[in-house]
Amino acid sequence: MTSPFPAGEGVAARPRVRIMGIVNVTPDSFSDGGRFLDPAAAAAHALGLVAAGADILDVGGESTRPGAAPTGADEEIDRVVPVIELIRRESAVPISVDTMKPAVARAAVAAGASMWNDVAALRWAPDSLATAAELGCDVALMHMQGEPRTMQAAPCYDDVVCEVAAFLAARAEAALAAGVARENVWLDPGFGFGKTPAHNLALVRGLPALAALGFPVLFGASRKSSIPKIADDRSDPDHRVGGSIALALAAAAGGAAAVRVHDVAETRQALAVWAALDQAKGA
Ligand code: HH2
Repeated sequence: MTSPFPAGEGVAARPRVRIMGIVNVTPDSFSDGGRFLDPAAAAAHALGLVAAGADILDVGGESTRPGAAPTGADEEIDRVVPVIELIRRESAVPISVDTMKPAVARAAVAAGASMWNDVAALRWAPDSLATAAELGCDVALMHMQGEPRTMQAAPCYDDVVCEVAAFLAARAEAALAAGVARENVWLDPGFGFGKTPAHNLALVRGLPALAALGFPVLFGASRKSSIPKIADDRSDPDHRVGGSIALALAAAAGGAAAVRVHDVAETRQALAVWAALDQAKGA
C-alpha cells in the first residue's frame, strides 16, 4: 500500500511536514465531542479540512481523553465506517482510522482507510500485530503510559525521552517481527497520554532523538489540556490554537514528519511560513 506521506517533497532540504486533520465521530471527545456524530456532518467537516490543506484525515470513533469510558467495537464501526465511505465518495485523500481495536481497523480499511493510528501501539488485543501485518496499511504506534481511564493519575518517568524512545523502538521491532513492512511504520510520542506538562515539553524537545530511530514521527498536541497549564491561562479547547501552533512548529523543527491537528488552515499557514523561513536561511 502506498504511503499517504510521500517523502522528498517540499521547500529547502526538509520534506514538507504533513498535516493530519482530526475527525472525531464521538459524543465525548475533549474538544469536538458530539459535534460530528451525524455521518454527513462528519464527512462535510472532513472535506472542509481537506479544502483547508489536510494531507490525511484521522477518523476516530472512541475518545481517548483522560477518563474516557471505552466504546464497543460494533459501536465504533457504526460510527467510523459510514464517515469513511462518505469521504471516499468525494475525495481520494488518504484516511487513517484512530482505533485500538483490530476489528475496527479491519472494517475501516475495507471502507477505504490506508492507515491504522493506534494509541495502544498494537498492544490492545492479542491479534493487533497480526492484523496490522495482514492489512498491509500504514501503522502509527503511539506511546501511552497506562490506559486512558487512569493515565493522568500519576505519570512517572526517570527519563521520559529515553523511556518513550525505548518503548517506541521495541514496538516498532514487534511490528516488524509480526510482518508489518518497515516503510509502513510511524512512531508517535503520545503528547498528553500519561504525561505531565513537563513530560510533554521534554518530549517536544526530545523529538530529534525519536526521529533518529529511523521511522517517520507523527505528533499530536492540538488543543490538549497541557496548553493552558503551560501558558498559565484558562482557555477552553476551542481557544488553544496559539499554543497548538507553537507546539506544531516546535515538532516540525524537531523532525516530525506529520502533525495531527484540529485547526488545519491555521496550522498549514504557520508551517508554510516556517518552511519559507527555513528556506530563506540558506538564501
Ligand atoms: N491524540 C488523541 C487521539 N489520538 N493519535 C495519535 N497518533 N497521537 C495523538 O496525540 C492522539 C491520537 C487525543 O486527541 P483527540 O482525538 O482530539 O481527542 P479524543 O481522544 O478525546 O477524541
